Amino acid sequence: MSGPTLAEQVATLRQQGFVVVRGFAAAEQLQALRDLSRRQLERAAPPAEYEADLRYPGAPASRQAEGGHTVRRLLDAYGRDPLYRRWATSPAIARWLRECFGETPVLSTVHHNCVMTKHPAYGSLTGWHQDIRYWSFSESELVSTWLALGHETAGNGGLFFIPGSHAAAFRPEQFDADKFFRDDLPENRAWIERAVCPELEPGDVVFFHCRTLHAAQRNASGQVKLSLVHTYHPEHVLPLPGTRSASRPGVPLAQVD
Ligand SMILES: O=C(O)CCC(=O)C(=O)O
Repeated sequence: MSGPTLAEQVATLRQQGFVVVRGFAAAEQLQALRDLSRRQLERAAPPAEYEADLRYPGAPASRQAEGGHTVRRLLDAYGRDPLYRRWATSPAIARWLRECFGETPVLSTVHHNCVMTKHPAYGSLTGWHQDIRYWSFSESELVSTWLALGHETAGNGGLFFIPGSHAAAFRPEQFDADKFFRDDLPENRAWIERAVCPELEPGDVVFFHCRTLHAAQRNASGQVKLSLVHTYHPEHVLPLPGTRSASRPGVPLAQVD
């Protein structure tokens, strides 16, 4: 039996703020991306962001502390290797996002654009947040792709999403000073109770809106979790001049039929 059509997948994203597309990456490409990511992680190939830099709960206190060299993100996937470039600009992603945006999708080389890791030791948890919080664009209409390079579950730090949160008009007071959605407010708790953690198989992709609230726990398994993450915007949505979002040119994805 075939799964949902592309139009149905996009409708789900619009309605709940995220959609899981099963088996999106071909087995051969997935294997190549996984092998490459493991090699790059093994030698902490720069540029990398370390858990100690972010200091989220569970992270080492500094790069000098025990576990201080735990990588959180291998940055600039697009510039790192042609394999990552081919994935981020692949015809399948271009077709999906063109259906979603109704126009040419543009890859941001500033935001996400990384291999996201989660280590069993020293890998931190991430509180509830909307990705748009630190991004600056003419409209909040960006979509990210999260490719699972291995299995992802709540137990190894898989993402939790709150359905419908992308369409909510939250007040600034519902967020803390670092723009995390406060979990101590009863009105926020009502949202958080609706959260779901879709289990991902290797090759599944989650498409999610930049206003969708999401969070992740620590990795309680024995193995590092790896995911490849990119962000795209429609071509009429522009990074605001002078902001970090405009600090590097985006990559328009060619038309594919
Ligand atoms: O893997 C995690 O802890 C969550 C990552 C995430 O949501 C982010 O970096 O925006």
